[in-house]
Amino acid sequence: MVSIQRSLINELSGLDSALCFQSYDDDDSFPKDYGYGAYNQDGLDLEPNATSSSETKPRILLMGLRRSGKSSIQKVVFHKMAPNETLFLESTSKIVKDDINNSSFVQFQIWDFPGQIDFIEPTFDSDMIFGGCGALVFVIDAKDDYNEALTKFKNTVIKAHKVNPNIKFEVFIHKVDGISDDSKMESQRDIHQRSSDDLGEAGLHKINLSYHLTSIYDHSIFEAFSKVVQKLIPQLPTLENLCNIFIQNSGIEKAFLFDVVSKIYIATDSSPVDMQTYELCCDMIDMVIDLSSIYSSEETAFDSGSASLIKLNNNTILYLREVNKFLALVCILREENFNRRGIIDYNFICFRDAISEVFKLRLMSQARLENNDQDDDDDDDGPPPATPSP
Ligand SMILES: Nc1nc2c(ncn2[C@@H]2O[C@H](COP(=O)(O)OP(=O)(O)OP(=O)(O)O)[C@@H](O)[C@H]2O)c(=O)[nH]1
Ligand SMILES: [Mg+2]
Repeated sequence: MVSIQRSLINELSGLDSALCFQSYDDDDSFPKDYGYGAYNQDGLDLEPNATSSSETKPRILLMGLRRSGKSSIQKVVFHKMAPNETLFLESTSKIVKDDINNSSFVQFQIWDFPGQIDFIEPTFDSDMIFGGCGALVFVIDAKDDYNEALTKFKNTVIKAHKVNPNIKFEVFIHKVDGISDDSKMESQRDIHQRSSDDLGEAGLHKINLSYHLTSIYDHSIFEAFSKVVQKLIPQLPTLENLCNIFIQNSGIEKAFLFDVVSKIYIATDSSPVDMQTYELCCDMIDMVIDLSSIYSSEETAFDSGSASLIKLNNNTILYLREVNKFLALVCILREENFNRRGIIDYNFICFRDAISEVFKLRLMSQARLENNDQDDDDDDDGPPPATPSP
């Protein structure tokens, strides 16, 4: 037992030797309104909003033809809109910018574009739009004829890549609900083949391009968005490593580090993600949030000492622990391994402390960057150098 604890401590201590093991009684709890907005990261002393302006946040662009489902995706994933309410969404007429600010790790802007936008025209400021872009999500309606979408996709990639070769391109083959698995695979294969041929012809062989099958009517859209967001988190390898160390030392099969508000997972261990497991974990978060809302008037209803445990009928356990206000760890494990709950809980505290160390480092480096920027600006504003008189 001791050796398991020790190995976790040793591995984590590579991060920062100053990890201290605390009791659970600090006052973190899920946000009462479960929405986005300004917040103060309790216990971390640094407020991310104070150090990062919206201009420095990575940007995710949502592009694609009209009615392909861009606004629906943004509303369902980040604003808790029920999927069938998207039927009443109006067509987007100008670029809609949305700040996603719910934790230090999950900070970006989403720009929802009107489908009819024509970026070939000179008024479209492609340097500004693609310049600060981290990922471009191109949505293709799989239920529709997608020839036109593929042409637009090709032109978009060529233009965007020219301005900013670091953009990650993500193709969402969307609205795949009600389509058989075979046809889904066929659409994906076809779209993949044709788009890579098109881009190959344009001389773009080595671009950063991924494909996802998505629908707002199931969890696939959350899963796909999780992958998009993860690529924009520079600390991802560290977070994944922490998840790996945690599960290996605790007899756990799989663990997801969730952003509670959006239910996207910002990291998981390196074992493959099974959609059903992910769905179960999402449902557990919903249940915990619903239950804590019922008791939210009581101070002690849900705090950082709280955990939630569900026994499934196949000898498996779902175990949720809050990491901080915005993050929760949801694990799945065999019932017999839960006999060692003491170890699991102990390792969890190490995990949580390590996460807060990563947060601190990130905030510090953000602050440093901002300061440098400010210094540069000050230099620019300074008096011009004196010119020697002849
Ligand atoms: N079946 C199905 N319908 C969807 C899905 N996602 C979006 N839709 C529907 O697609 C229609 C268009 O959705 P929007 O989100 O307005 O499309 P958009 O891409 O923002 O369109 P523009 O703003 O005109 O560019 C709506 O009726 C949605 O309900 C999906 O996953 N499955
Ligand atoms: Mg729209």
